[in-house]
Amino acid sequence: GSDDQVELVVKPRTRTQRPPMYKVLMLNDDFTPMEFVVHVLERLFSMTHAQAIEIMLTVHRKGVAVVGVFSHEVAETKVAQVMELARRQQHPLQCTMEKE
Ligand code: NFA
Repeated sequence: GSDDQVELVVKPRTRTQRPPMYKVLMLNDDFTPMEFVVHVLERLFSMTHAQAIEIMLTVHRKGVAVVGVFSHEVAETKVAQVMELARRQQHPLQCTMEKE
């Protein structure tokens, strides 16, 4: 106002809804060829060859790695696509998802 009072305005704030995201995990095994894993990572997770090799080696050494984070629907599709490619080539490669 004109008498130099400072007005404080409190804005009501509601929490922003964020959709839950899901990590897609790839698991190591002793039989799936390294080059097949690299191929899967390039084709289904749009990684460069260098990125795919790096992630494949992380899975190989540590047993598991996150290969991407997606909405529930996209994560389910990625897991199904990995499992289908592996099944078709008779590799035991396993892929799962978990909530972030
Ligand atoms: N451990 C597999 C091998 O030595 C390679 C592999 C990497 C498999 C990542 C699955 C996932 N041939």
